[in-house]
Amino acid sequence: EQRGALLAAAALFPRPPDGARFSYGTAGFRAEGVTMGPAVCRAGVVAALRSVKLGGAAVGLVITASHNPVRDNGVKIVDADGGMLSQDWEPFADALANAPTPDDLLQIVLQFAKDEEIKLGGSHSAQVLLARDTRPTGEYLLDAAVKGVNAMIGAVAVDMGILTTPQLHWMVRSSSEFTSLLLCLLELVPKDKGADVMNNRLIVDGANGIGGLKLEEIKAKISGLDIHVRNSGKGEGILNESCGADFVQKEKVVPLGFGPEDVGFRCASFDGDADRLVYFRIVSSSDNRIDLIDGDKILSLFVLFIREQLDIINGKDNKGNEVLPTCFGVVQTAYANGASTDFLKNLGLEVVFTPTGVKYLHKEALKYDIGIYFEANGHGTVLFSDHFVSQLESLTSFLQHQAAMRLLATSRLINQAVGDALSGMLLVEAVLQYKGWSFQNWCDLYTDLPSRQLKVKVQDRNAIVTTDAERRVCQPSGLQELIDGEISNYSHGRCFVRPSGTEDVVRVYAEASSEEAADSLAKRVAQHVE
Ligand code: NG1
Ligand code: ZN
Repeated sequence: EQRGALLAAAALFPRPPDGARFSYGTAGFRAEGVTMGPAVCRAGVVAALRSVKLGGAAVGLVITASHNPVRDNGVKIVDADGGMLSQDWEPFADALANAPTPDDLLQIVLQFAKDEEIKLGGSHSAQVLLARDTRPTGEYLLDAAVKGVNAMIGAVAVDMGILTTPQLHWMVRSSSEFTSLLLCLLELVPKDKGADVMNNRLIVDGANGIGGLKLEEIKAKISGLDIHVRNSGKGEGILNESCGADFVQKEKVVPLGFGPEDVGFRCASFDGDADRLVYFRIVSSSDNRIDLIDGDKILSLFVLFIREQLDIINGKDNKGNEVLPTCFGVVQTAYANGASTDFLKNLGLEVVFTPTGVKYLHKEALKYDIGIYFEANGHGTVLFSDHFVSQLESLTSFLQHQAAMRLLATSRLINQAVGDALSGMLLVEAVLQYKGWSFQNWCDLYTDLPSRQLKVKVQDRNAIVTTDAERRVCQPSGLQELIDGEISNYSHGRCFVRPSGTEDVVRVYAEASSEEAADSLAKRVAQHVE
């Protein structure tokens, strides 16, 4: 089958007998655009093989002749790290481009695959990202490249459109960074922990959105994890309907798309645009309840991991080495479960509060060497200052260096621009392996206080004005006193009200030592708001 596919592709773009010899120089192959079909098709084969060789990491192929005249065109392969094709592969690229007949081409590929120990025709995956510049022959040559990539069974060609050459290099680099950084973190897992301590199966609820689709594309490349996607966005399910991070966090029940086979496994849930992440576990098949791990507990896990690395860098084992004073800050909102805040404060950490909304949290977290923020609903990330990153790079003693490498890999894996479900999930998985922790160990960090949220419709929600990071009402006068009066009747009682920024309602949040008490506190306070 593989042989047939290669012969067919080569026959589609036959090399003219009198064609000029191609040589893969620094800029790949170049010639007059209309004559480039065979060379570009064959470069597609090389790119796909390169991706197979690299375990399925994305490789790029760009169709351009750079500064040369418009009638020229060319093809260049971008290696998985975003740089130029590895020089060891240039002779193969040359030989392939110059192979006179389809049969010669096949023999060269088979021989090369054998020498390089690349297994052909089957279970492997490969991905080639394609781009072209504005030249008129670009479209024709793109088609030739796609046919070349597709001639390798299992390889996928992804057309990224008309791009600048550096854009394609950057895209290839960032697409493989994800997986290589995860690997880098996992390699830093101490040998006595991790791997076999925990089950490597992870089931992900994609909310029938883009996160599920993207994860389906890359999951095979995430080694060490057996990822299964539900609500992937490919099937019938409706976006965010009875599934996804918001549903799971608010309703605390099993999302649609999950079944008895998922009971007991570690599950993650994204929202529709994949910027929120929560985890959960289905308790039993006869029961709709879940054990929820919300943004607060994801934050707590990351905090423990980062603290551990900072302790290694600055701690007792680190005799005589340079210490690295670190300003480490945790940012939460009033919706953070009180048990999480207690847990963090008991670790001796600085916990600050901002109003609801990522823009406030992010801005506050930027003030630290390492600033971490999460909303309970799963929006959040970890920010590292440039200054701190450069200090980490300078640590040299063995133990310090290992811990610094873990923090550096973390800073590159986690999205520094905005909360990101995919990279957050990979960091969770790496930290669980690092600690040798099961889902249960993670759950047991602390027990969430029962909480209840209500929405109250009012004439003018902005009549309520809050202060102290939305935890207290200052207008209308007297309301806060009424709320305080209610809270005083409940053990572990906490309650606040605020106008929603996204809906025309006032939100009421209450926490207490039992579900019933939280329900009743929320209801009683809601009556004062109406
Ligand atoms: P509002 O409607 O202001 O409560 C909601 C979420 C926020 C944030 C924003 C933006 C709750 C209680 N509030 O804001 O956390 O995610 O939407 O999406 O979940
Ligand atoms: Zn979102």
